[in-house]
Amino acid sequence: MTSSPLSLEEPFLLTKEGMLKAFEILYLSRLMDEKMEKLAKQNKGGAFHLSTQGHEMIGALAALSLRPGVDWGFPYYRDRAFAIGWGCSLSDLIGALLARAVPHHSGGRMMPDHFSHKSLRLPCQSSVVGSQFLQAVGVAKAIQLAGKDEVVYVSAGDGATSQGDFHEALNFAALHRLSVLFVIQDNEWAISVPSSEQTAGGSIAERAKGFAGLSIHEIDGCHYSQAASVLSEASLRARRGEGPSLIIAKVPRIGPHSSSDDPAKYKTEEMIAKEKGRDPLPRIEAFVIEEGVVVQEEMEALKRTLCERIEEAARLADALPFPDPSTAAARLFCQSEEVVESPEEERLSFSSEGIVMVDALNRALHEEMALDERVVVFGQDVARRKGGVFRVTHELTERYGTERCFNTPLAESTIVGLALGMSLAHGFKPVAEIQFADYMWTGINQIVNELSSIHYRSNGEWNCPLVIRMPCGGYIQGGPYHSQSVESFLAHCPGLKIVFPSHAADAKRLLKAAIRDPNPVIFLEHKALYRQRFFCAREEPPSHALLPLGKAQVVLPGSDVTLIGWGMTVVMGYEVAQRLAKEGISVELIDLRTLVPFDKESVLASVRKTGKVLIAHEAPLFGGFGAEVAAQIAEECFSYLDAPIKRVGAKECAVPYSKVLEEAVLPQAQEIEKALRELAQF
Ligand SMILES: Cc1ncc(C[n+]2csc(CCOP(=O)(O)OP(=O)(O)O)c2C)c(N)n1
Repeated sequence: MTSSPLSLEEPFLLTKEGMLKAFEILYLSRLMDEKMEKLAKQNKGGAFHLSTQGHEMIGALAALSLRPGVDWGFPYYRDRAFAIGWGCSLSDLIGALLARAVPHHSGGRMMPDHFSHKSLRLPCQSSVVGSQFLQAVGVAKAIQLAGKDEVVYVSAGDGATSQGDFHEALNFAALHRLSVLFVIQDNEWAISVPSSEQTAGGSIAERAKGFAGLSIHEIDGCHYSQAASVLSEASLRARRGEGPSLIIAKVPRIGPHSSSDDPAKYKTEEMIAKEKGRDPLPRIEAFVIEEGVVVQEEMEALKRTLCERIEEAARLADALPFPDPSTAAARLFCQSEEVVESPEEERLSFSSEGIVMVDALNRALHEEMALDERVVVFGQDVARRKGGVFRVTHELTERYGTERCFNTPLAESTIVGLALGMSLAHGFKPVAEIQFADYMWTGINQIVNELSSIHYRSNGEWNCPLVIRMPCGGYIQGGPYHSQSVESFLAHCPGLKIVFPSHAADAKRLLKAAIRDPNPVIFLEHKALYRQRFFCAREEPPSHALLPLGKAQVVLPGSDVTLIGWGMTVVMGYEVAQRLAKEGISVELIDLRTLVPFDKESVLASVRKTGKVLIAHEAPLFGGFGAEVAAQIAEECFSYLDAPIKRVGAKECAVPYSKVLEEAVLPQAQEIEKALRELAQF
């Protein structure tokens, strides 16, 4: 019987075939390193090189203990041996160093060794150390829900284990018994910082012992038999659904951190010599000969062949074209299917007896979950009878089960990283709740550095169909940490769609459209409007009704002044505009509804008509989204303006708790009215 990496009976790595394959990968990786070092010095497109030397054995053996294209890999930048062992083309890997238009690994958008390959199931890696852990856990959660026996591999250096995400990931993987192999390649340095300044107590394994259900192994990452048996065992344990493993593999880092680093500044000569003495390459070479896999002459012949393969790969890589600069900003968003709003829904009528926003959102979730079993909801307190602190997820667990609406630990990075990872595998569409927008900050790296750019960074290879819902806004005496308006921070981050409905009918239709969108959508829900009846309560739109993202609405047509708002300022503006109409001042009220994509055309059309504009938003004015709207109007409609563009917003401070202070800080209807009157007089 021939063994393969798929064999459950005899681990491939312990066969002669497996040993030879491992040697080949190690040797190829080492040769590639040496070649890359030279190419980087020649600067034929890219001069940044990260050496893998010393780390090769653990990466190669990990690749061979799993099933490329079936299992999933999140290898970090010093894990090129894994990428080679997983089947990435050698010329693609060298082409990435030369910043060429490689079909994978981002096509020149990311620095080298940031692996991405969709058919090999290697999601695009970022440069943020440690942020891959929770994404790997998310993929594993999707695998578990889809009932597959796939395994997720994630690697990182020892420095990365100081990140909170590492501990959050171990916690979630252990809680949910997920099929993840965490492999830490511990070279005892993070650039120039030694373990003694990194890890209290010195042992990553000791720190991880509190996570019940996590199988922990400390090994010599350059010892073939030890590494092979632990990896094979952990891989089988994961395939059997028995839970996650953490493998801490001690390895030397031979050479600098990167081509920009000089280890002589922080390592003594003795240290450097000692690390060289632990080199896994001579060890595996001696091992395969001792095991009788090949004799010396066969080894020499094999080395020559491998050397030719690297030279050929380098030639092919150098022949690759550079990326086309005209595509530099392309593939920011994944193409969405067209959403059409039916004309009869254009003006869903006010109805004080109608549905309020919180119930409309809940109905949208029920309808989408009933329609598509891949829609899953999670967050803090969202499950079971609690149904969310605002009740938006009411009765979802009861109706669709604990697998499709579940509570997460109190950790926002977990929530977003999990959503990101889940959205990559088996067609899942996570709808995650951040309990208050004010707490998105503890998950912000996963939103800004990871989620927003994964489609762009991977040159369109990967996309994240998910929604992150966040109750936001003030006027409820929530104080500085339950009142924030966060939209302008997020709008400054290319790759996120941002929705901000102002009433129940839009909220329902927009949330349904957001769930069906193939891109990450941040869905902002104003807490003070959840149960508001005047303006916000509406006739409930039918279940087929969707509203396209990026379409503003003229709430009230007018001819004297344009008032642009979103969320609460639309509600205030409506009341003010009606009052002014009685005095003969005609206000055209525009509700942006979606900030990204920004419906510039509707805004400009209105300003061309009225020649005067007020932008009102709840966030502080300085650096707010209103400044962006004003700039675009000034650039494109200057000649139509009869008055300066005006803005109303919060004062330049946090939102205080006391009602009298809160009222003084947040914009009020009277301020909007005053500004409109002033504009009308021009
Ligand atoms: C969050 C974050 N902080 C800082 C950096 C800059 N940086 C890149 S690699 C690195 C050291 C990582 O050390 P370790 O995790 O031990 O892996 P090694 O490079 O030793 O393999 C640092 C500080 C980064 N990429 N991400």
